[in-house]
Amino acid sequence: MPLTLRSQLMPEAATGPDTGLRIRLREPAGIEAARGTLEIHPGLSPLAPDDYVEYWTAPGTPRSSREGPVHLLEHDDVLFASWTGPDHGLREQTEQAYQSLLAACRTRGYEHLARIWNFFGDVHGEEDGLERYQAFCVGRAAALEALQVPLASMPAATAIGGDRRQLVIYLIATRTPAKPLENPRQVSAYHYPARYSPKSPTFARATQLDTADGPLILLSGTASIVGHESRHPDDVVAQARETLANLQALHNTAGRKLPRPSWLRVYLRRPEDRPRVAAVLAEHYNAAHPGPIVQWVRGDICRRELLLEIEGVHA
Ligand code: 3EB
Repeated sequence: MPLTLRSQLMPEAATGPDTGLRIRLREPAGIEAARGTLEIHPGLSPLAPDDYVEYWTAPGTPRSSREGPVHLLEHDDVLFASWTGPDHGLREQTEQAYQSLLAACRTRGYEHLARIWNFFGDVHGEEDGLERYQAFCVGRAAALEALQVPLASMPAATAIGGDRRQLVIYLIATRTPAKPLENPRQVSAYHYPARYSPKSPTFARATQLDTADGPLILLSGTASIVGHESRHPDDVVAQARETLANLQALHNTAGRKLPRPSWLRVYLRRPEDRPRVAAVLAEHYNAAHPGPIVQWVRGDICRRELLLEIEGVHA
C-alpha cells in the first residue's frame, strides 16, 4: 500500500488543513505543538505581500509527542519531527539535534528520512576556525555517520541562514524509503571536494515518494552550481537561469511524465533582486498552466557568491 502525503502552499488568510505539519514565516523563531499540529517558525521573513503557509498532511489520527527539544507528530505512514535550540556551538548543537531527531524517528519505526530543512543565523560567521555553514556540515555528517545512514539514502534538504540566532530543524520521515535523485549537471553534494567543507554536505538533490496520489518529488534547495562550482557570481539573472536549468535537469532525470512543480520557494539574499528573478521564472514557467505558486523569502545561501536558492514540490 503506497503512503499518502500531501503538500500545499496556501495564503495565510485561507483555511488550511487542521492537522499536520505547517510552516509559517512568523516571529519568533521556534516550534508550536498543539493538538494534531506541529507549527514551525523558521525565523525567516517573507517578502511582502507573500503571506503563504506551507501545509503537509497525511492520513491517520495524529499522535503528538515530545522528547526534550524534539517535537513529533506521527501519522499512519508519515512522521513529522522538529528540533529547535540556540545556534551557538553550531557543530555540537547540529550533531546533537540530528542524533536526537533520528533516534526518535527510529524508535517509532520511521527509519527513512525523505526531507529535512535546516535554518540558523550568521551562516558566514566563524566558529572553531570554520565558516558556520561548514561547522553545521561537520556536525550533521558526524551524526549521520554515527547512525550509519548511507550516502545513497540521504534526504532532500535545505540549509539557509536566517536573521535570528536560532537553530530550527524539521523533517519528514517514512517507514519505507524515498528514492533519492541526483542531478546529472551537478556533482552529488556528498562528493563535493573538501575545499567547500571538511565534511561534505550530506543531502540528495531531491527525493521521490510514490504516493497513493501519484509521484511526489521533494526538491532540495537548488542554486547556480554546475559540477561543484558556483556559476555567475555577480549576475542574479544568470544565477536564476542556471538554477532553473538545474531544476529542469532534475525533472528530466525523474522522468518527463512526472508532474510539474506545484509550489516553489525562492530564497533571496537581496530582496531587491526579486523583480529580476521573477521575470526569469515567469518566462520559464510560461508554458505551464497553471504555473507553480511561488513564495519569496529573505535568506542567506550557504556560499557567499550565491544570490538565490529554490526549493519546492512536484505533485
Ligand atoms: C548546494 O547545492 C547549495 O547543506 O543541506 C542546498 C541545499 C545547499 C541543501 C545543505 C545546501 C544544503 O550545495 C546549498
